[in-house]
Amino acid sequence: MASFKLLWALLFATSALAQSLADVCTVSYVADNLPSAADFNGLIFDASSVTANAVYNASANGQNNFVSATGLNYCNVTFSYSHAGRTNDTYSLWYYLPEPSSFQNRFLATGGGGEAINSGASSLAQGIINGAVAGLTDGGFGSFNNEVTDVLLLAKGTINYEALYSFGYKGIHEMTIVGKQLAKNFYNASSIYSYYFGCSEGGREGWRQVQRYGKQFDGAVIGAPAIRQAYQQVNHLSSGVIETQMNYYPPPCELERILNDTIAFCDPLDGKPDGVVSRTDLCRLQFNANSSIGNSYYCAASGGMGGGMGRPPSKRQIGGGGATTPAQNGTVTAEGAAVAQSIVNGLFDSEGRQIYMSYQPSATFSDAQTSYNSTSDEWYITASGIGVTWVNMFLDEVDSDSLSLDNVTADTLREWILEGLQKYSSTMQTVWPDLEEFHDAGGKVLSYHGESDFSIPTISSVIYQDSVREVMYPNMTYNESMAQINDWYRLFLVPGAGHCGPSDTQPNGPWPLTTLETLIQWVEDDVKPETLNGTVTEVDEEGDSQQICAFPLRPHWSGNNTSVTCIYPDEAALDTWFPDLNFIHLPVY
Ligand SMILES: *[C@@H]1O[C@H](CO)[C@@H](O)[C@H](O)[C@H]1NC(C)=O
Ligand SMILES: *[C@@H]1O[C@H](CO)[C@@H](O)[C@H](O)[C@H]1NC(C)=O
Ligand SMILES: *[C@@H]1O[C@H](CO)[C@@H](O)[C@H](O)[C@H]1NC(C)=O
Ligand SMILES: *[C@@H]1O[C@H](CO)[C@@H](O)[C@H](O)[C@H]1NC(C)=O
Ligand SMILES: *[C@@H]1O[C@H](CO)[C@@H](O)[C@H](O)[C@H]1NC(C)=O
Ligand SMILES: *[C@@H]1O[C@H](CO)[C@@H](O)[C@H](O)[C@H]1NC(C)=O
Ligand SMILES: *[C@@H]1O[C@H](CO)[C@@H](O)[C@H](O)[C@H]1NC(C)=O
Ligand SMILES: *[C@@H]1O[C@H](CO)[C@@H](O)[C@H](O)[C@H]1NC(C)=O
Ligand SMILES: *[C@@H]1O[C@H](CO)[C@@H](O)[C@H](O)[C@H]1NC(C)=O
Ligand SMILES: *[C@@H]1O[C@H](CO)[C@@H](O)[C@H](O)[C@H]1NC(C)=O
Ligand SMILES: *[C@@H]1O[C@H](CO)[C@@H](O)[C@H](O)[C@H]1NC(C)=O
Ligand SMILES: *[C@@H]1O[C@H](CO)[C@@H](O)[C@H](O)[C@H]1NC(C)=O
Ligand SMILES: [Ca+2]
Repeated sequence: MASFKLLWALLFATSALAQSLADVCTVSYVADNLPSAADFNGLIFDASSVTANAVYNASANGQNNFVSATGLNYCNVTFSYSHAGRTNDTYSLWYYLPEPSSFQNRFLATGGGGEAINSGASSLAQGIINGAVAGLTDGGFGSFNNEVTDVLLLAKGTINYEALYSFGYKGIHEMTIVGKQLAKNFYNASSIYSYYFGCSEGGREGWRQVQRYGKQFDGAVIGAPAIRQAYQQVNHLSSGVIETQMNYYPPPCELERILNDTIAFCDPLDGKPDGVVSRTDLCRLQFNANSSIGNSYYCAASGGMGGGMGRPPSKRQIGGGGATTPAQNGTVTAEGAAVAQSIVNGLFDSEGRQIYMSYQPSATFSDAQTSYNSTSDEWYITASGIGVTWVNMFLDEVDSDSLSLDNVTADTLREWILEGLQKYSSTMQTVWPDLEEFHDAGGKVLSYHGESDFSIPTISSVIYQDSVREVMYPNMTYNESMAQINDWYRLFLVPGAGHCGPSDTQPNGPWPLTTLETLIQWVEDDVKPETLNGTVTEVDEEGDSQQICAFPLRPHWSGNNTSVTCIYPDEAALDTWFPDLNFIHLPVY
């Protein structure tokens, strides 16, 4: 017994696993355990930049990403590195490392959203909860809070390609390989599992890693990815262009009434009248916005923030949210219904060829939201900010927030898409469909997308999965190849959910909060998630868990059965997920 204890003590005397957080969470211990330049060609670590502090009993708000937790102990570490041969090149990394007794040989890389390459340090807590070292990067953009657009243009007409490629894929790749090595050094671990978690732009960032570096992750959680960006970002302008081309600018309340009618009509198509449209495919086949014509709407006046009755809006409100709107009282017009239906149908060029698809019916009309001009007493459309950034900065290389849609047609949008496709295929487009290296290495992808996403069309995730299926299993029938792909890459459409979160307009819908845990079980214990665990986070059914079906299976409820059945859709419903984007001769992956 005594000799066993001695052996144990000898083996672990210097091992981090036997040590306390206070022992290892010091600047010198971290500096001693940084990866060396020899580990990675061209990366030069700055040991003098290391910060490290132990954090005890911290709590973490998981928001829409994970279940909130308390009592977390971890080491909070930052340091920077540069690239050989480059001047003024500083990339900063931020990692949380679990206390040694909680480390479970895992690493978790996290991504950003919008134009950001990270989601802030609060996203790292998800790693600690799961015994993983978790990391994020500043992408070399000058600070953890900077976005790529803060540094994308060196001058008008000159793109900062280092920043572009960092955002495209290099920044997160380097944060990951450095973080995995740091974890091995810090805990003296010989092998670790490696994971990714991100939604929206963070989802795009995850896909690019999986596509480009097939052996880097054992598994990735990828939510509503902003892939196919040459299309995706321009498509944000489609709703506004439809309005300008039809010369009709619906008051927001009119579109809200059409949305309410859509939800009311389509809710029961899934067999469960709960205010959630779980079958937007059936909704697309059956709901006609013309049926709203003549229905009345009323929305009370809303003041902007601050300004009370009679006071002018403050300067800060201009161009921001919270603008003043008058009371809207009217009935849905034929023009309003036509705008809504055109938006749902997607973008077509002047020759009638489909350019891109839209959001599912039951998604809020976010890009179509008009503003009120109190001088002219008229509603007008301002082009979607993310679309404007793409066209101005990424395509035209000018730093400007404004873009008039006056003379912009669907054909103009088509030209912008083709330009972006040429320019950003290797960085932002992110649709490389051959994932053989990842698959051969045993990688797993757990992807999800709100079925009522108003920012990234749900169909986008469906057609990317289908592209991978077609490219990787060309000789199989649809069902055979779907079965193959579902063994390692599953796509869950979340009923009623919006963009990377549940939706206020369909509050009884589920939202997945245990996705990373599900992925870990799949990777480490081979537990394939037949369905995805969702939680109802709002009102009536709050706290209930509800299972989410994997595509192409679709949810159905029958009788008074409270649990879902995942059924194979009929042909017409299935076809709605595969629009014929025939405006271009190339396949649209
Ligand atoms: C690291 O672990 C190996 C066994 O995997 C062991 O031989 C070595 O002594 C350990 N090093 C330290 C510093 O604990
Ligand atoms: C840990 O934090 C909680 C609040 O989240 C507090 O109630 C508790 O007393 C703390 N425990 C210790 C040991 O500090
Ligand atoms: C983590 O370290 C950074 C950089 O030193 C610091 O700004 C931040 O406040 C620290 N966070 C915690 C929770 O200690
Ligand atoms: C490095 O950055 C500093 C400050 O931003 C700037 O003044 C200097 O010109 C830059 N040097 C090079 C070689 O780019
Ligand atoms: C839409 O439905 C919501 C929720 O029932 C309601 O609060 C809102 O007033 C409705 N809006 C319109 C324009 O009918
Ligand atoms: C809606 O009604 C208009 C006439 O107001 C008609 O031109 C149009 O085809 C109808 N749309 C659908 C989808 O039925
Ligand atoms: C809306 O307009 C109708 C018809 O003009 C009127 O009867 C109704 O009272 C108005 N509703 C509100 C809340 O102002
Ligand atoms: C509002 O209307 C006035 C009067 O027609 C016009 O001069 C002004 O440019 C409009 N403002 C916006 C933001 O469209
Ligand atoms: C749109 O085209 C008209 C006619 O060619 C032109 O007068 C106007 O300046 C254009 N508007 C913008 C914003 O380019
Ligand atoms: C598909 O079938 C063709 C023709 O039989 C064959 O050459 C090819 O290798 C097959 N591809 C795969 C991925 O099995
Ligand atoms: C499903 O999510 C709920 C939280 O809503 C959680 O309590 C439960 O453990 C999860 N079930 C599984 C199998 O992960
Ligand atoms: C569902 O439950 C209600 C109330 O308990 C009952 O009246 C109804 O017959 C049930 N419907 C079916 C299909 O079982
Ligand atoms: Ca329903």
